[in-house]
Amino acid sequence: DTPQFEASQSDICCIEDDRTGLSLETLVRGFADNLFYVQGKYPGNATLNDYYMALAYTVRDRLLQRWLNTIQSHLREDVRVVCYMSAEYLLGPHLANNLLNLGLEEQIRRAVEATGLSLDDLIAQEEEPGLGNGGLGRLAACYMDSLSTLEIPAVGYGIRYEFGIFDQAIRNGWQVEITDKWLQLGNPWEIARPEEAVEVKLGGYTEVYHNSQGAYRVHWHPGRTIKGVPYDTPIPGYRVNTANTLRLWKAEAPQDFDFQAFNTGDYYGAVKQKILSENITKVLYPNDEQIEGKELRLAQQYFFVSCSLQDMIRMHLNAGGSLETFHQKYTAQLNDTHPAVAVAELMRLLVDVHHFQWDKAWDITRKTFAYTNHTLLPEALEKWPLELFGRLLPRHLEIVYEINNRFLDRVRVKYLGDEGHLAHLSLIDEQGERYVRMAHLACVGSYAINGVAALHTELLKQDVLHDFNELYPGKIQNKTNGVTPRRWLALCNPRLTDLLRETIGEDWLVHLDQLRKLEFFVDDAGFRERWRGVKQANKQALSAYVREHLNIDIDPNSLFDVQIKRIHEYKRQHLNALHIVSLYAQIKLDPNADIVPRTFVFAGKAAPGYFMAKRIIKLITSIADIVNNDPDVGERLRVVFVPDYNVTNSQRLYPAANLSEQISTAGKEASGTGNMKFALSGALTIGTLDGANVEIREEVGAENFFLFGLTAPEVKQLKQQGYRPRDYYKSNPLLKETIDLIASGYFSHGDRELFVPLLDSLLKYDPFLVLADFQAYVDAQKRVSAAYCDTENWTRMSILNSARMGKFSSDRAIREYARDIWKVQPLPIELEGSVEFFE
Ligand code: 73E
Ligand code: PLP
Repeated sequence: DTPQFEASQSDICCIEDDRTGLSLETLVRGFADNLFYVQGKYPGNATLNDYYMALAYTVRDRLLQRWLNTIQSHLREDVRVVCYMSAEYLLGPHLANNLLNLGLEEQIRRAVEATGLSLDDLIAQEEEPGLGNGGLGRLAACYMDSLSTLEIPAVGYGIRYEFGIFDQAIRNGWQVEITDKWLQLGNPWEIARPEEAVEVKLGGYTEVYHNSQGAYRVHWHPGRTIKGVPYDTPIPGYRVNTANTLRLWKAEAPQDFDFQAFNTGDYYGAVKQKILSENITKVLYPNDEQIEGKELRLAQQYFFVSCSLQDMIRMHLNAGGSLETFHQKYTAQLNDTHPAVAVAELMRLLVDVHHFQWDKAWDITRKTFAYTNHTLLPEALEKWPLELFGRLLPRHLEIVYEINNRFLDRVRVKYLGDEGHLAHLSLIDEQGERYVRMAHLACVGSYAINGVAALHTELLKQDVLHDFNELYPGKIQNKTNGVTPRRWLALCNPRLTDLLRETIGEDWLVHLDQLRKLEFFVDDAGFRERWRGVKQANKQALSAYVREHLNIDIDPNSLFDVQIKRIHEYKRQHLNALHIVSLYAQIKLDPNADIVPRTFVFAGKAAPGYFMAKRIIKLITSIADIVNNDPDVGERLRVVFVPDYNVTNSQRLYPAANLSEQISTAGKEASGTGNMKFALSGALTIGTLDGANVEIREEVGAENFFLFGLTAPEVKQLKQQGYRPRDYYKSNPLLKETIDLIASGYFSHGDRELFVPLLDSLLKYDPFLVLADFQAYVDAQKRVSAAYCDTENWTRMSILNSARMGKFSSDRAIREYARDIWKVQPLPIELEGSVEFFE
């Protein structure tokens, strides 16, 4: 069926601009224009992607005036601007989100339908920009949404990876990684700004000289130069005119490359160099909470940080500002230590390029940066071997040394003769191979430090940053994470959104606290019925998806027990797996066992080099193969591993869950944000006292949360006294039976080797105390099953979970950052009369 572009002529009342008008006719004409003039296609030969692109341009056209006005107003009003610096942005698809935030969904749906196409098909066509690994990158995306919605002047700076996080396929039960070619069919949301490109230098050596006034200066003779080209994407706020910019940098060969090739006659050599330059932003490192000390990774970090700081300095100078006031105009939030080399880079720019005195430069630098820590895991704390750091960034290593010398001088004064304190605080780790500690650089070079949940911040103060907390009392503060209710409720759960609109209106979209009004309805049986209806419909939709894509029949009436997140030992997907095996063993022992029917849903990617995580996936898929096909099990248990967990796929999983698995070892998950998304859609949590679970439980009430497991202090204590996992195995018959069944080869076609690495690790070391928490977890799951049988009460608890999620809006989090850290004010953007061409 060829789509029809002739819309009815019924309601033309005035002549609208083709690119901004909102009447049905204008939208249809704009859509057709973009198909023809931008995609270069007729309806007859257009692909679904051509239509998607044409529609995306039609929406972008209607967003541009807001975007450009935002930029112009920020310049004109000379406001203070937040620069969010993050190596990752896990944005998710733009189209549906932009329609929601701009309030265009209805009109656009009608326009698309008038052509005979389906809006949902076009929305599904978009490849999501997966420029992040997980929670940290997704948090940056939620914060960009809130910054715009709150009309706070902001720029997001990051890296335009050509290949984002890999696509995951499951073959023969194992994860297979497929490169993510998200740019292959074009990206209609970005605009390249080659005229604002900057140069970044790497390698080489430094040389001391004295300038004409005899002042000591350092000249950096770089080994190579790379060009950074900015690609800008508008981030529109919800129903406001603000659209802030996400500016992502792409690495290219510098302009003079062609000349060099011409002069030396080494054309092929020059092209090779060009390719090497572009390598820097080729691919996202796919490790979540596990650092890979690769030179290219440091090059990526330095590259985007240098581009961004040069960009900020240029804008400030262009606007007539002096660098003396740089920190008044800009504040830069470091999203973990990935951009922490910015501290040394701003010092270099101020001292070497703009000839500031060290002390003055240091004062500006320290007043510019604020640092968010996201993890307590030792393997995720970034440190760079001195040799590598110095080879890539010789001048920055000198600057780090100088910062450290001056810093340690101050520390010495405070802790007279206490070498232990000095070694703990130093920016250089001197035990064994020497390293630059990026967290220390970030702490010393910033005016504020924050953790991402109350417990995490406390543990930071006690543990990882204990000495800094003593040295700088009050500098470490808490900013509990939040998620945007636009994407994570309105967009991903339209059925619940409709019910909420009817019941409590739509204020909650910008004031999530308003969900509290739902509490008035918990005792209304009719409302509870409708609440269940929504959940049931979401579960049916997921069941249909699983049927179609994985060929597994799941029962929408069973309890949907969902654990979706990166696969990591500390997140303990294997604890969940052990519970499933224990239920299965029970059925095999007593085929009539009275078990509340459950569907266990898993999803998540493993870092490609993370051996254990990949085995955990294989364990889950192997259990699924046996359990799903055993006639003894009947309808009681199903296990589903949904491949390729990303933002798009997560949006159909959160809304369908009854039970949210947040079972990390206490003290290991800094916050979690998936936990918030589940509860927002009415799932109950089974969880440990870890990260934001603690605060979620506080908000929803202990009676509406399934708590289990050791607490963080208990974990610490047990480890200190010498944890012996095998004792738990020996003394707990259910645990023994469960582990023995896996070890016997039952789930691996008789192969007793397959899971040895996993089981050995559990029995010998069990670094994340899976066996210690097993029984408590099984018991909590029994409470879950019992509670689920009391349908009315379960519904009450479900409603109360959503109703009490107000605190976990990213709007609340961003308001706190703005008030306590950044000291920035909103600036409402006017739309009228500000675009004037060719006066
Ligand atoms: O608990 C989550 C937290 O919710 C934490 O593990 C995650 O950040 C989320 C947002 O605050 C996180 N990711 C990383 N560190 N913490 C990380 C580390 C290295 C590379 C990529 C991601
Ligand atoms: N990955 C994606 C795609 C997400 O949507 C989320 C949710 O916040 C995460 C990772 C983080 O999940 P969790 O907080 O459960 O680790």
